Amino acid sequence: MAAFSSTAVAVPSFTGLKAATKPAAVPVRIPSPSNAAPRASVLRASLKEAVGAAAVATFASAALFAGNASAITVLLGSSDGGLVFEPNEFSVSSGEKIEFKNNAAFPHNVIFDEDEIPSGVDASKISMDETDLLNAPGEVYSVTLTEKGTYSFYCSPHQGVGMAGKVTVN
Ligand SMILES: [Cu+2]
Repeated sequence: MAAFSSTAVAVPSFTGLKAATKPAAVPVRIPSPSNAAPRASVLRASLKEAVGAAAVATFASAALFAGNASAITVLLGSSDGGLVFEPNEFSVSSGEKIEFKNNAAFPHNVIFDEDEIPSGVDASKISMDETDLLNAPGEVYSVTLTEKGTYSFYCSPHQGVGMAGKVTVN
């Protein structure tokens, strides 16, 4: 009787544990916990795989770029093939260069929405041509925005699946 009831308890608690640890399995997969540096990179790579945590990794890299000076790099397509700008929401200083860099799942392009940029700014002057596409890995489209305000942009081939972003120029 005692053995039977402990089995009955063990089954649901094992299932519950498994379900609960699955998204948080990161530390378990670390092969050598003695070295802190690989642990951080493994953790970060794993976080990027989780959709919910993507924003965390994204903001961390955005902060790094912003700290190191006059340019920010925005990836076109996430490394796991997502049709997104990474980061998709960020700030720059007026005059800071923004480099949109082809990363995955291309072709992509960068089109600023003429209705969602500061008044007086010509969208066609800061956008790629609608018919122009970045096809090769690592290809870059650079733009420098000087007028302060918020600008929305999108990738025209993937606009329908939400490949869009927003930059605030301070
Ligand atoms: Cu795209």
